[in-house]
Amino acid sequence: MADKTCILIGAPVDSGKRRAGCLMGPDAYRTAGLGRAIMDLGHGVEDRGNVAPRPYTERSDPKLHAPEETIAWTESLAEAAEAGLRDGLPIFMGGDHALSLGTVLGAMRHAEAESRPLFVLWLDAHSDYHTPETTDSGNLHGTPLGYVTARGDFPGFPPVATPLPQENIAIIGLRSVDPAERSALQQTRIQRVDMRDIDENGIARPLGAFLERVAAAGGMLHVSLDVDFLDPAVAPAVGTTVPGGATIREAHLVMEMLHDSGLMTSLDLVELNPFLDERGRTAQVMVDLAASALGRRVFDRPTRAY
Ligand code: HAR
Ligand code: MN
Ligand code: MN
Ligand code: MN
Repeated sequence: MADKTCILIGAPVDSGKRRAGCLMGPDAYRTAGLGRAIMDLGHGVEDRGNVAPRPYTERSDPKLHAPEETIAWTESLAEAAEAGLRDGLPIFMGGDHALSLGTVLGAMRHAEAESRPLFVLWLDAHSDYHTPETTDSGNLHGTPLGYVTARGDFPGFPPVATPLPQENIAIIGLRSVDPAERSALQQTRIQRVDMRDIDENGIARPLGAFLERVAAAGGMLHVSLDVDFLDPAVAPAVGTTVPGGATIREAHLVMEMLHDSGLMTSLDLVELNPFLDERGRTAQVMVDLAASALGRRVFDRPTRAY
């Protein structure tokens, strides 16, 4: 994957839940040196600045938080993702996980245009498999996998022309799944890897099995890295911390395996809330993980006290 141009795209989406702060994410990644870290690995870097939602008027919805704003973001980000994938390897600097309604949709459109299957790796404590009907919180950051698989109705959102096949999805890091998500997931072929599986069998085996399937299918691979995949002890800057998450070592191994596979074609960095960070340490961890996914070796990693 040498000398691929990485396209940094700021996605300051904050509409996917009620607690504000993810809108500061893109600038935290810039401050933590994401572009420089990638350049130091020999890749081209182009920072396209921040995407804006297309104009919208919010309405009050009995259930959903900020639906119109999220719809507006979905449309803009799908376009930005399609354009970014045409020109290089887009890295979406979030923003909360609602941004993935748009980035995955754009990746699906791009893959369809290329006549290649799209695969999605979801690194997250949560399954984000709700629909507007099943969500209890009304927070749309909990719905992107429900949307792209066309599991339910998403009124007002761009239609999902060809749903993402369930067997093209792997979710790794699970430890907070709502009952409605669990019963729906149990009837799918989505590959699910929870923290117990990781504790018992390690993280490399299930990831390797998934990557083999992507390679065998000649697929494109969108990776969505939620800060809460990590244990809150090492990544505190997220509104939805869940104890018992991935360690720094597990997370870096995932990223290094992604690099070695050469399969990753786009990447989301989501849910960083710099307002909750401690001297930028979570932003720094996320930058280091992105660098590992782009070829930094463990012995080249700068010494840092996380
Ligand atoms: N399942 C819960 C809900 O729907 C929590 C979702 C939290 N999602 C994220 N991204 N933080 O994974 O409200
Ligand atoms: Mn998430
Ligand atoms: Mn999460
Ligand atoms: Mn819920």
